[in-house]
Amino acid sequence: MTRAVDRVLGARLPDPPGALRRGPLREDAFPSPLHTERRASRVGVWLGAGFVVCFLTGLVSHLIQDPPGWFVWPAGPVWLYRVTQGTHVAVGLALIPLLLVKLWTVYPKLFSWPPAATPAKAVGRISILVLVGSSMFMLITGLVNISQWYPFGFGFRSAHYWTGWVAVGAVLTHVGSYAPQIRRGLARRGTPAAVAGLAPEEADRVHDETDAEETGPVSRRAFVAAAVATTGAVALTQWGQTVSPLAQVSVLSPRIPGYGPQDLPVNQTAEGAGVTETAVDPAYRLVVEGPTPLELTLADLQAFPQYTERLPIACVEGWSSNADWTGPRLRDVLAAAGLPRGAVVHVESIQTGGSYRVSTVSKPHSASEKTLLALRLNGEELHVDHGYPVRLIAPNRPGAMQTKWLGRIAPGAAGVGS
Ligand SMILES: Nc1nc2c(c(=O)[nH]1)N[C@H]1C(S)=C(S)[C@@H](COP(=O)(O)O)O[C@H]1N2
Ligand SMILES: [Mo]
Repeated sequence: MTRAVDRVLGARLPDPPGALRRGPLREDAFPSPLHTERRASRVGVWLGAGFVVCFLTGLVSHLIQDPPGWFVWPAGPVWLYRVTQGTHVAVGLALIPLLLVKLWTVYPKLFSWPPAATPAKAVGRISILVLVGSSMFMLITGLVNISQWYPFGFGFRSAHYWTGWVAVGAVLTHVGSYAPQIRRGLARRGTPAAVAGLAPEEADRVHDETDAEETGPVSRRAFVAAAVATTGAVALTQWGQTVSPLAQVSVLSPRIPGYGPQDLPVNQTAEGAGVTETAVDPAYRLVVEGPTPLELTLADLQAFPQYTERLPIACVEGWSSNADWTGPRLRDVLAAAGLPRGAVVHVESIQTGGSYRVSTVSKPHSASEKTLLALRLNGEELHVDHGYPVRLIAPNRPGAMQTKWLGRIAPGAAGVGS
């Protein structure tokens, strides 16, 4: 069976007519000596490492927002999500120039002649379409999302998540099917490993290739320096969204820490959420369902013991900023409604629509002494854009789950409402 498959895949395809060899299909159409296995493999290692980092941090973010039963995300350290998600976005952005560099090093292969010598090679080339397509999709949807532009008809998160699996599968397939080239590309030049297993003329080519790299119109050094500089600059300017000293150079960040009402950026304004009137209505009450149902006025909430915690808002879009939050502990309010410590609750906004109008708080966050129903921010009454009269703020939690303009808290099942 396998032998039959091998025979079919390995069969030589007929050569296409030579008359088609025009433009980029000509021999020597790509004179730069930088289109080599070495360049492609070395850029590929960085690209692969970046993809792994993005995949793992993305997986974590997805699990937190849609937790299966076995998954528990800790309430501390309070900055952990800030770091994982900031890394996800910064590395993802840095992969954009890196992917372009990689595509540049290998694109002459698109025009290699004949297009495929065997069916196996044809399959390999088609699988590259999946790889390039899914990587581009990941990077572009991510970039567009952090730029707060939501032009797609599909849900960003599920599309980005599922394509992530496709991309990782494609990367693994690619690494597997190009293992010999990668091994050669990464071996030190001229060493036996670099030419091991090669036919003599191939070995000569590898030697030539590595020697040629020193010359050419753009030197290898200039090429690597340019790639490192662009990639680094993109990461650095993105990190300004989180690391305030870098904010000065943060030309690519849509958010600047410390910029916004009460020195904190806003992701959705009261006006955007359609709550400008309901949020300041004197008839406002926070309803808490439970064995002892409560209807709390702002004054009632202020009558609970007040605590101040320094906690970040860490948006999934990569920006984050620390702030001092003051208000009653969620667990005290739940206890007043007769709910047990660590109960699972849905926290609902008075906002009538929108993806973030409700979130689920479960253990350990619902039991944490740091989880507050915040009434004050950086020493002042909460600004209406930050969730006046009351918002949720919990440690080590995605910004999207720090619900603003709370209207109702009700016990519920875990895993709903992200
Ligand atoms: N009701 C409601 N709460 C919300 C949102 C929203 O759109 N509606 N946006 C969330 C998102 S995505 C983030 S990052 C944080 C940002 O909080 P801030 O605007 O006070 O900085 O609020 C969260 N809470
Ligand atoms: Mo967010």
